[in-house]
Amino acid sequence: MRSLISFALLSGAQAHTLFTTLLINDVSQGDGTCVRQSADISHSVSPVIDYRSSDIVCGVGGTKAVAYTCPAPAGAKLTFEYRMSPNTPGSGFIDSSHKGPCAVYAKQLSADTDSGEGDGWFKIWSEGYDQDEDLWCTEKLIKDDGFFSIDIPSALPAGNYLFRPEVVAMHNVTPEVEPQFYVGCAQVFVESDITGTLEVADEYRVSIPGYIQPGDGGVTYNIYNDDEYANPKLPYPELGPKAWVPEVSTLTTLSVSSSNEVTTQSEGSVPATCLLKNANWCGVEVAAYTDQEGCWNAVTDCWAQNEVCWNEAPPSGGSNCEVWETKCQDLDDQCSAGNFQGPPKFTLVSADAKAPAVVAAAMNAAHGEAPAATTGEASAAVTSYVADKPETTSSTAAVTTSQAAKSEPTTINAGPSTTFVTVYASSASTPSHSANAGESSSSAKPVPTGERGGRRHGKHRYQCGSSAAKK
Ligand SMILES: [Cu+2]
Repeated sequence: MRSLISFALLSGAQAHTLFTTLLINDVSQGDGTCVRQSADISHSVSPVIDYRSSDIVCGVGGTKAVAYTCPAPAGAKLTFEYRMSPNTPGSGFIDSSHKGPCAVYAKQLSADTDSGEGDGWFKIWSEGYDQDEDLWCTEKLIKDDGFFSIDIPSALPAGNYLFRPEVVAMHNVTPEVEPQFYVGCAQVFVESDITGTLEVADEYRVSIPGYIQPGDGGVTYNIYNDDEYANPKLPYPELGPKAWVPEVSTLTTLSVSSSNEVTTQSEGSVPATCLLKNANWCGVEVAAYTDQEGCWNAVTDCWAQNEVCWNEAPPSGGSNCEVWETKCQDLDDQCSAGNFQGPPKFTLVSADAKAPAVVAAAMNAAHGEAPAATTGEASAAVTSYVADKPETTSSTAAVTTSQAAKSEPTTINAGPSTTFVTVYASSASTPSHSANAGESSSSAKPVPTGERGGRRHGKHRYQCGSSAAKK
């Protein structure tokens, strides 16, 4: 409960963004599950400005692993859902003023709990400014409503990885102000019949932090193409290393199983005993009981689990902590009614959002496959959430994945108490940049890309985000 109230109130007032939810082959893994989100819950959508700090690895506090790692088949499609309002599914990608490049990095880990900080990263794919279409990568992704997809290179050997989406906003860059980085990490176990350690050649291998240096063309670039600051340098230079697509045939450190035996995940997955999960918390059944004392012990256990759920709830919220409370209340009611045989059967329906009916195609989709979601209408295929009838599950079933679609304001239970906070997802339709310290006034309008000369800006034009304000 603690800071959820403040985060909820703030989240609707900003037009920044956060990677909250991982989809694998178009299936949502649940809000926040296997995702390292910002640990600064009241500024969760604020960008990382200092690319020299460890926050640039996976966001604020992101060098700490989360409990769960999600399995993905070799070559799977990964989708990173960014949200302007982290606890509101489908709340949109980022304010349209935030123009810049995007990329996906990966790193093979020696264990699922590795921090990810340091050497061994490589870039799978990136896109900057498309001169033909006059579109920045961020503008292309806005059409996909926050869903940013890539295909995992099929040559990656089995094992634990971090996949790190990176979205960079260049709109406020001046000689004194650096870009805004919106980064997070997905913990994924790639299941494959290829095994070994990925040897990344020097020309592609980077350290994070360290992959960007002050003065790099990609961080000093003037997107407005005016002459007030550094000379415009079209095309936009690559930010960070060149992208790399590994090929098994060229990597002597890899071997392919002759019997097509696939190496699967052995640790870090969501436990089978999980009745319900919220991000990287899972609720397990209370101990069976046959008397009054056992009954009330079960109630105590249930609420204790609930408290942990709220304490661990990341920026993407605690909607399933709220669902878990319905089980605790039922147990409580049964004990009060003198039913001391239990636990009783109880249906838990996950409140996690399902994936959209159509998820944006992979930005790096191979030729001959479905067209990449980079050209207009096709990429706008993301529609509203599917409002299925909720599936039901008995108390002994595995994690539920059903959802009740939410288009109305989301009500967040701020804990086991009776306080409720209503969160409005208005930032999706009415981006605002006026609520933050350090923000420019509402009279500051983005200058159209390509406009030459003449426009004069304050030195800190369009600055936004508390981190930026410190600069
Ligand atoms: Cu911003």
